[in-house]
Amino acid sequence: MIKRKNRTHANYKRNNSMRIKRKWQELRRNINKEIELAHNNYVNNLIGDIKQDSKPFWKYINNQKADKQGIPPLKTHDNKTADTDQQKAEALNTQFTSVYTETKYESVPYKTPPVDKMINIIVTTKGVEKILKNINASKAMGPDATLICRADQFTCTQQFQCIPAARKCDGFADCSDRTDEEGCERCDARGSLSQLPDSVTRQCTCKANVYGRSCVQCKQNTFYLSVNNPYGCVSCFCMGVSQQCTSTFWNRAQIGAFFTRDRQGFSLGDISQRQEPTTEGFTVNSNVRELIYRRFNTLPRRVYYWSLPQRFLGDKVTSYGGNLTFGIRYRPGLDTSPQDTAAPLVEISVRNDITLVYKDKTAPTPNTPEVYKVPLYEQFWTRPEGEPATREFLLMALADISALLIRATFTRDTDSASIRDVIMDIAEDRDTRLDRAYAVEQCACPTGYKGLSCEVS
Ligand SMILES: [Ca+2]
Repeated sequence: MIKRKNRTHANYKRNNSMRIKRKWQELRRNINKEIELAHNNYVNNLIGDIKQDSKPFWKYINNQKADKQGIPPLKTHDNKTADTDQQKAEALNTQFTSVYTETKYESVPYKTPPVDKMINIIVTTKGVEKILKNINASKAMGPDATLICRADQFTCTQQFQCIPAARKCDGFADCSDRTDEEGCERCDARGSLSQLPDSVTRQCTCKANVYGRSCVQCKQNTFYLSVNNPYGCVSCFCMGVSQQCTSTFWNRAQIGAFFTRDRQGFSLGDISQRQEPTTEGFTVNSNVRELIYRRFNTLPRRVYYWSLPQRFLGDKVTSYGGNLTFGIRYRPGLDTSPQDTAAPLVEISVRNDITLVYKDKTAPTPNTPEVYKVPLYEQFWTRPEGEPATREFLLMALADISALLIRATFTRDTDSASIRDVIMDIAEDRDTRLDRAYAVEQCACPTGYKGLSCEVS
């Protein structure tokens, strides 16, 4: 509308036509009317809102004030006129200073006048409620805007938010600033069976070999707190001749077999090893580093196992807590029905003394290379009759391994079976560029005993 008015006015200036002049005057009248109407509406709204919030009204009033120049020229005490800002400031300063007396600090009265003791302030719920209700929401934020949460609530620090007190330190962020989960005592994930401490005693529930309020300390004669250990820390075994041990300072190392040329000392046999092991008729696929056997039709129908060579046997206490990793593959023969599904995947034995077995829930898929990672921790092993293995049993077996067998056949008839990349974690007293073997014990052995677990005498 205003633009149209301006265009019309310009047009009138150019043409000097009375018709255009009248048109312009009419437009101008209409515009002024609209502006006045809008202004009246605005002021009416301000007055209407004044009870709820008087701020916009006073802002408007202050805007309407014509006088904004501040301090007028002043007459000083020596009858001069102060016109500039500096002169005015000096004049006011002189005036205000003159009303004070100078203090002599030497003669300040020392004795304090007797003042009545302040009486106790009584705060009642009703009184606080009354004050809270009367808080003016349109006032500027300040100390009076502090949020007061109920006694059964927690006050979030940075945001104005109350949450139920029970949600403080419950492991989940409930305040939008997460302050309800700050400074909370947590249970150590490695040593605790509970995530949060008991709400009354503040004590976490520790695993068997762990103690301390948040379960971070290994009990006496145990070492190496670990999340994977169901007992939290490992008990010192030391072949029963000592109880004192720590994590070894030795580092992880590996023994491996990769088939690029020959059978690397591997043979095939049945689990009882009564039968003479098969040491001939193997082939090697050097591309995939695989050892293959295809002549099962010349052997009695049994479950066959790969028998690992001497370097995987003997004293391997340092393999405790590590893994035995390998890849296997088989191709079934004519009869593809599964054979002896209860037979273990891996067996460790010490002559006829101790035998420990590792079972896997599912048999490997035929014709497919499958990689297994078998942890050398007692909770994954059992005795042949099914009782759980203890750490003592596993360490005694690892201290003197006479046979380490990995299952090769899974069906009644087998066309071919193969094995590849057999790796056993051990530990060595040198920089191997692998991690320290924390799970391996290093015992304080009595005279006459040697070895990390005093297994050499
Ligand atoms: Ca919480």
